[in-house]
Amino acid sequence: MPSPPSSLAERCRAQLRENDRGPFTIPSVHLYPHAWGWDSAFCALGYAHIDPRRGAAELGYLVEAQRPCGLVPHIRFSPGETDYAPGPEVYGTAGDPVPASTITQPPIAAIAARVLLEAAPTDDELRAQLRDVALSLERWHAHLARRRDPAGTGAVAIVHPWESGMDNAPRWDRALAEWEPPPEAAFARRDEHRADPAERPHAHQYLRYGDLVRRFRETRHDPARLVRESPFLVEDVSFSALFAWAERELLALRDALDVDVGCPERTARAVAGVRSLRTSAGFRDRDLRAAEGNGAVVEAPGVFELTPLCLDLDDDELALVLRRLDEAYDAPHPLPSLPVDDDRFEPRRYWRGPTWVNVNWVVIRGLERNGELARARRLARQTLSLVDEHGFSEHYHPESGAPGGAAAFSWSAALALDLLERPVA
Ligand code: 9WN
Repeated sequence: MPSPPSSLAERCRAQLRENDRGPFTIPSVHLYPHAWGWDSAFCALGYAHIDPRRGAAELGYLVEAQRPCGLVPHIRFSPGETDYAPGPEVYGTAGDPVPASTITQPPIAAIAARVLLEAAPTDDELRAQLRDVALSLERWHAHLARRRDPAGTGAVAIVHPWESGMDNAPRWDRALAEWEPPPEAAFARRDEHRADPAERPHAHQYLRYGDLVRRFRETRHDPARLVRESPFLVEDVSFSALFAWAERELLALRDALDVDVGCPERTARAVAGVRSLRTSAGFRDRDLRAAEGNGAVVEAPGVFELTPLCLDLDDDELALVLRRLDEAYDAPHPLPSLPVDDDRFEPRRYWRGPTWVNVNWVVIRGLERNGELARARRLARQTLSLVDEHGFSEHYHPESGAPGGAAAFSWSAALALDLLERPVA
């Protein structure tokens, strides 16, 4: 007798198990063989509904790679794994005890830690694991607040598009065009052998990604020099919004775990930083290296502009974001990463059009927080049917729903599981 079809929740759990490499979870066997910063934190949210201690271990593995300055890297490299570029030799960390990249990614870990704790609040072993993690997160958050706010606005400035997690989004086009890298900055790509080049960033973008990494290696990863010398320095709306949310969760962990982390003034500053990025068109990034002067608003829209929903918005702010959500991000399979009527919209090319489960998850939780329950439920339903019908893909065509990028992708499974197990109220 054929076995009955398994439920979506069972398939989510099975996908995470399949990508589980013991101490960490690979984003996908097809393109990404290492541990990535925000991917691991999203996976931990999924493990909250399977085995919270396993989720805490995922976060522990990530913060073990913390650099002396406090930065938690965006990649912790797996020893002996060479099928991804750039590897640790390009970052100049191959000889380090824990080879890792030297740039970061949105700090989701504190958000995940809070959900893990809520899953098993009286588990002493879990609490001990999370206490250790929280202490590392405190150093990371302090680093971001101190080192990544060169304009003193409270918003977080990123030094590389990879730090946003939304690598080739149009929001970075102008800043990347501001300087000409030498041709030797190129490194041999490995992604195009394993994925359709029509879904990946262009060569001119990769040349700049490589040039930034090369320059950072030359600064010997001094955090002050990184910010002083990087030709790319942009206050990032989504990174700043997620940081402000993570700050709030770190404060909650302080009370719940009785551990010395978090700082209310720092959290308030992070929130003010996001608010400082509001324009009449919506929330927009600010380019601190723009030729026309320090602090030029980056006019390019993108789904990132909805992420301030994870703050407690006032009525005007909420109305602005909801207007943008309804007007600019409607599609048969929302949320497109770029408004479909934007000239640069490409429904299959990575962060220039496709729908991403992690962004949907942030927006759903933000709508929920701001009391927009009907919208939150609708988007959660649409997101769950997308993964149910088309599998755990890296991203999806916003018009047809067709899967794109790497298949068997961890965070699509982990976050779908979280939406099933913690449904919108
Ligand atoms: C560079 C792993 C990562 C995600 C990012 C996504 C992509 C890497 C790449 O894959 O970036 O960090 O090689 O393209 O843009 O969000 O964390 O899934």
